[in-house]
Amino acid sequence: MELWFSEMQSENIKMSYRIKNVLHTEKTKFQNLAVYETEEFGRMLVLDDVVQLTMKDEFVYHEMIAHVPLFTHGNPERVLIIGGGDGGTLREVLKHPVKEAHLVDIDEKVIEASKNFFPELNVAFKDPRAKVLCEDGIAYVKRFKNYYDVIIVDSTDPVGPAVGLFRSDFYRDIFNALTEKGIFVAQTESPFFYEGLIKEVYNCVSEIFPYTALYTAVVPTYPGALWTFVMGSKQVDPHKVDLPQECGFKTKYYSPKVHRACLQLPPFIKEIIKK
Ligand code: AG3
Repeated sequence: MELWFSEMQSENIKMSYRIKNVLHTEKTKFQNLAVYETEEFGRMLVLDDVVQLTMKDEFVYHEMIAHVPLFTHGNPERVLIIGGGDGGTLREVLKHPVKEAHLVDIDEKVIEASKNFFPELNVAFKDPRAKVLCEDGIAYVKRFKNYYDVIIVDSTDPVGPAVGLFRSDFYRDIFNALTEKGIFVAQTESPFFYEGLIKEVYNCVSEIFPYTALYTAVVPTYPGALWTFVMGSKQVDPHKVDLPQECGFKTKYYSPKVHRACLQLPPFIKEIIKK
């Protein structure tokens, strides 16, 4: 029997993957979690029928959500990741000489699935600089003032448990939790399917932070493949940073040149974020 998994990428588009094996399914307190072995992309983590990562292309998203804000900051010591229980973003953050990297994911089952099925991502949790908490990131961030140098919001789509992670109150709390040179980044979906969301997040962030920048990366297993990230910065202009010649560790997508290039936006995306 042929086994396929399909994600509804929009109301009218389904992306289907041929599956070798269903490795795990469970209903957590927050969402349905599944791990599939796909033919084309290797292991895949799925939450509420939405692809979160695959072994073949996870490096793009995780490198870009981590290295762009960290190199924009220049010398971050304390980093917070909200969401990202799979550990992929944490692994990339720990390539930098940071002192503390904290991860707060609401769903401990995602962390557990990472331990059982994604050892390549899970390595990060063993680093002594990493601290993992299973709680609501929205409540967590409210308790900090002037503490984190970089805050990364590695969330699911803006439905279900993640809706609050796309709201302006949350961005204000993030602003307060950041140090004076602090930088924040959030994944903001595809410009082909989530134009409204990108516009809203960009405007919200630019009302709170002195500098806002949008950048892109190509993630083949996310809807539209072309993905966006919105960065808010308190002091450093993300378009005018001095980047090192080399990043100093191994990457597969990120490089200082790609960093500069990803901030150059095609006209149709500029149009989306135009005031
Ligand atoms: N978080 C962003 C996933 C968004 C994917 N959206 C979709 N497939 N419709 C990824 C978590 C990986 N750390």
